Amino acid sequence: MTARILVSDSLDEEGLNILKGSGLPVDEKVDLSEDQLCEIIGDYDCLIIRSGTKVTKKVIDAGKKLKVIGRAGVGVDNVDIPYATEKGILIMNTPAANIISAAEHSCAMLMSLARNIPFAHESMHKGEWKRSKYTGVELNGKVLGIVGVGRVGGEVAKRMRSFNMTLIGYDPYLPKEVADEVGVRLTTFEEVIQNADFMTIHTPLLPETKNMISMPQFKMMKPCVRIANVARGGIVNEDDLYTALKEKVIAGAAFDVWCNEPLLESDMKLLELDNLVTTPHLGASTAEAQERVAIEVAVAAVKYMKDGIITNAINAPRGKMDPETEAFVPLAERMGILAHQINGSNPVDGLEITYCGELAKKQTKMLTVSVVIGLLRNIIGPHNANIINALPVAKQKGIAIKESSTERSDDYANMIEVKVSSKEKKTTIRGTVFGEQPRLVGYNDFTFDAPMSGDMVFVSYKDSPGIIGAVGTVFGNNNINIAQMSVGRYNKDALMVLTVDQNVSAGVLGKIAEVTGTSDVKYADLVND
Ligand code: 9EZ
Repeated sequence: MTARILVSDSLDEEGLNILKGSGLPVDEKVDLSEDQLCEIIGDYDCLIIRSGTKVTKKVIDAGKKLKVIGRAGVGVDNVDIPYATEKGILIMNTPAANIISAAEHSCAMLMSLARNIPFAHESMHKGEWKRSKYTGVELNGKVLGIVGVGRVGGEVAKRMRSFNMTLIGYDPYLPKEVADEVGVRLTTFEEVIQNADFMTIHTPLLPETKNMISMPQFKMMKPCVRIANVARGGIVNEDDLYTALKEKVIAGAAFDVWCNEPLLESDMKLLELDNLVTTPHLGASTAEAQERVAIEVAVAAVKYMKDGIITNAINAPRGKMDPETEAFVPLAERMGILAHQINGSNPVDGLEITYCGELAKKQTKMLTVSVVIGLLRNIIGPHNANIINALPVAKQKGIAIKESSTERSDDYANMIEVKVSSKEKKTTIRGTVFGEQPRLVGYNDFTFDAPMSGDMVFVSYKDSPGIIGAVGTVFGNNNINIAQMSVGRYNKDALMVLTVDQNVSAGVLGKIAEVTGTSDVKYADLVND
């Protein structure tokens, strides 16, 4: 079955061509209602959107095959990200494609504000010829305060420097050397607010940035300050902005982004202000940016569907893997499967994963994710756990994941140790890879060597002669073939680890418990090679 792609918002031709060129079937169906989308989404593996399509819980539930949502653009407010993540759907966007367009629009907003261009334009269209009313101010020699000196803020800085402005900026995450490169003197937020003649905002909208400019900040500013926001609605408090502009606490503002987009009836008073320049979220609306976002999202989506390679993900764990580490993925996943099954019906509440030996020096994030995928296989279903949802679902289920590493690795070059805990107890399993085969080499105090695949039975007993034979007889009597057996011994205790050719009923496990005089018989169904 080939993967199918649905494009549900209009997408630049160049992006469509890449999608179609992949050889995967592509359908374009724009302006669908939620119900119409729900009706057809079940046929598709990939959904490509811009900001128009609302990907709600209902849409996600109807998207039975959906594996990836590609947003041509940056903002993903129109996608229920937590729910899509829980369902293991990868969400991609195109964070780099809009930078220049956003920066240029910010400059344009500052300059139209400085010279009253939108107001003068409107006045002329009313048949007026008012010159003194629209006298502006120069940028030359003025202080531009940049809040958020990231990629967009940096491009704005480079451009506004050419107007002979003095650039100061606030960014808690930017190293001084990078600020030096774009000619911005980094300082405190307060100093930016107090000294700027012009301000431009380039932060994401986060709890720490929401309403970061409100009435107390407006009151600290120079009355002549003019502020542009082409970043996100909500960073500036809109009620306070209205008051500050209305009462001339500040001179002017130019906003491209809003709390409600489109504006609500209750926002319309903002449009009556004679010192607010407005655009309807046009920061990324250029021919070049739209072509770039379409190409970027199409390339990323095709790469994921054809080769499973994740780029530009907003909800996937970060971590690269070298080929040597990749060989440990099947082991890691099987250790997770086993970690769940050896706990029987006791819910697992924690995993402590230790990477031993040479693995200690590697990037092991994806191995941890693989252990958790294995753990969740028999909790949320064998095909429902993946790299997108494994860690968030584990967290939601109250399973604490701890990672550590050590150069120590017993007798093996590499080893993964998983301590699995539930209310009842803690169990440790250890595994390694020989050739390409995952091997189980330890269980609590026992050391042995067993292939880690298929149907496994663990029998813990007091070491004494005849037990192995008795267990063999039970399997034989039940017509179950033993493929492999290893024994680990520790003091007077022993652990028998068997691989058998079929699954084993509770009845047979009970019989084994009876003949060995133990209550500790476990069965685990690992994936087959
Ligand atoms: C910048 C920021 C916050 C900020 C926060 C994050 C990338 N970035 N930038 C300036 N996550 C406050 C002021």
